[in-house]
Amino acid sequence: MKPAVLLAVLVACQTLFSVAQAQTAQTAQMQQGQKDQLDSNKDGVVQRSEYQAFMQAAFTNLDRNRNGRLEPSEVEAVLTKAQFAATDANSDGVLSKAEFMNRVMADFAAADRSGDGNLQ
Ligand SMILES: [Ca+2]
Ligand SMILES: [Ca+2]
Ligand SMILES: [Ca+2]
Repeated sequence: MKPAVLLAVLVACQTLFSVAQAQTAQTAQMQQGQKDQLDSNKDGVVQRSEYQAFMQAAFTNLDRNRNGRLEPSEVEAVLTKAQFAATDANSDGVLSKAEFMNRVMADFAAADRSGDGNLQ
């Protein structure tokens, strides 16, 4: 399964956190850069807790009007309409933090093929 939302959000966050790196990076380097940002204790492995903390910060960064929800305009650069609709579990047109976290943590689980809670 391809963790499409995860990658989209990571690219967006990398743009927010590390613009210069994102501008010139090739795909492989960008993925390494994303991993470096997620791996906050620098042990070479992205733990589920690190990923969760990063995504909570990402939600805050994406929520530009600080209303605790993500409107389509706030995430149009990182989510397609179909991805937004798939993440908007109650179909009310905005993403709550719970909806966002449920989706990105499902993406983590999909990416964690070994199921040990770590991304190598
Ligand atoms: Ca780590
Ligand atoms: Ca908002
Ligand atoms: Ca919703």
